[in-house]
Amino acid sequence: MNEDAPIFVTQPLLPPLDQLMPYLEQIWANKYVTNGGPFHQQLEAALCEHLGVKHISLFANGTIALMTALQSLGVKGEVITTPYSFVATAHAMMWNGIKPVFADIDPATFNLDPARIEAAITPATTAIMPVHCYGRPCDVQAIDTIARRHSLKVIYDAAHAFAVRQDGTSVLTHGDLSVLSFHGTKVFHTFEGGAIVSPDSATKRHIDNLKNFGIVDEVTVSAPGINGKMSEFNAAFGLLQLKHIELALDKRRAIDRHYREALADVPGITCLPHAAGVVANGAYFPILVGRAYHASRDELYQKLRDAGVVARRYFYPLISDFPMYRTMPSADPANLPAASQIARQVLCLPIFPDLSADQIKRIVGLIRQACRA
Ligand code: T4K
Repeated sequence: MNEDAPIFVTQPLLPPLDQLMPYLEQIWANKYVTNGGPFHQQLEAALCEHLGVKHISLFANGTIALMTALQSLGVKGEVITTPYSFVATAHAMMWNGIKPVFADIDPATFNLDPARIEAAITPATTAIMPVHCYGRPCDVQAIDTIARRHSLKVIYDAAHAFAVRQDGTSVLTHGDLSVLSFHGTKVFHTFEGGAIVSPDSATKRHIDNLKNFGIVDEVTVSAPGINGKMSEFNAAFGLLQLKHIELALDKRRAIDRHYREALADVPGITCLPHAAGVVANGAYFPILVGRAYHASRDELYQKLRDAGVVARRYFYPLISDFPMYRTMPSADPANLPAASQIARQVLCLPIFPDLSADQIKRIVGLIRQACRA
C-alpha cells in the first residue's frame, strides 16, 4: 500500500477480480443484461435471506428507490423528515411534488425526535420519512404510534442501515416501506444500486411495476412508472459481494471498537454509544468535537486533510440549509437547534474493511496532536 495515498472516509469493498469473471461469463452466455434477468432475481432472493426480510425490489440507485417508494404509496402534500441527512432524502420528495417539512433530531441519536414529529403535523401531512442515520435505528415504536394515531404512512430512508438488527430483528421491517442504498460508499454495494423492502407481495408487485415504466404486459401500462431497474452486471456484483459481506461487517465492527478504545481519553471528543440490543454495521464512525477539545471541528477536519486523511462532515450543511429548502419555514435554524448544533460538531472518521490498525493509529495520533496544538 502506498503510504502517501490519501485515506478517504470510505473505500468500496471490491472482491478479487478473478471471482467476478464467472459471473460475467454467465451474463455473456445468457445474453440477458437487464430488465429482471436471472442475477437480478437471485440477488433479490439472496438479500431477503441475508437481511431477514420478506420482499425486496432492486433499483438502479437509492434515490430512485426513494422516489418510487413515495409514488407507490401515493404520498402527497407534506412529509415530515430530518434535516440531518444526505440531500437525496428531501430531493426524492421534491421530484414527487411533495413538500418536505423538517423536524429536529434527538441529539442523543441524531435521528428524528418523535416529539418534534408530532408537533410538525398539519392537515396536509400524509407521511413521515425518518432516516436511520449512520445505521443507528430510529425510535421505531414511537414513530409507529404517531403514524397510527394520525393515519400517516412511514417510509424509512434506510440507506445506511444494511444488516442492522435490533432486538433480534432486521431494522428494515418497520414502517410501510424501507429504502436501501447500494452506492459504492455503502457497507454493501453494487457500484450504484438500491432497494425497497416491502411487507407483502402485492406491494412488491406494484413497486416492481412502477420501476419498469408501469408496464404490466406488452399492451398494458398501468401507471406513469419510471426506469429504476438494476442491471445484471450490478446484480451479479452484488451476489459476489454477499459472499464477502460477513467478514467485511466484522472488520468494520472491529474498527469501530478500536477507535472507541483509542479515543476514549481524548478530551472533548465524543464517540456515540451504541444503543442496547442493536447489532450495528459500522457504516460510519461519527465523532463530536466539543469545547474541551483544543481546536474546532473545522480545524481538526483541515489538519486531518492536510495530512492526507479525508474525514467528512456528514451531515453539514444540513439539508435545510441548501438554497432550494432554506426559505421554508421549517428550515429556520431556530426550529432545528439540535441538528444545527450537531452539524457544527460532527466529523465522520474513515471506516472501511481494509483500514489497517496502522492507519487507525495514524488517524488517532493526528487527532491527539491537533488537540495539543
Ligand atoms: N439517503 C441517504 C441517507 C443517503 O446517505 C444516500 C446516499 C441516499 C439516500 C441516496 O442513495 P444513492 O442514490 O446514492 O444510492 C456519498 C454517496 O454518493 C451517497 O450515496 C451517500 N448517500 C452519501 C452519504 O455519500 P458524497 O458526495 O459524499 O460522495 P463522494 O464521491 O465524495 O465519496 C465519498 C468518499 O468515498 C470519497 O472521498 C472517496 C471515496 N470513494 C467514493 C467513490 C464513489 C471511493 O473510494 N470510491 C468510490 O468509487 O456522497
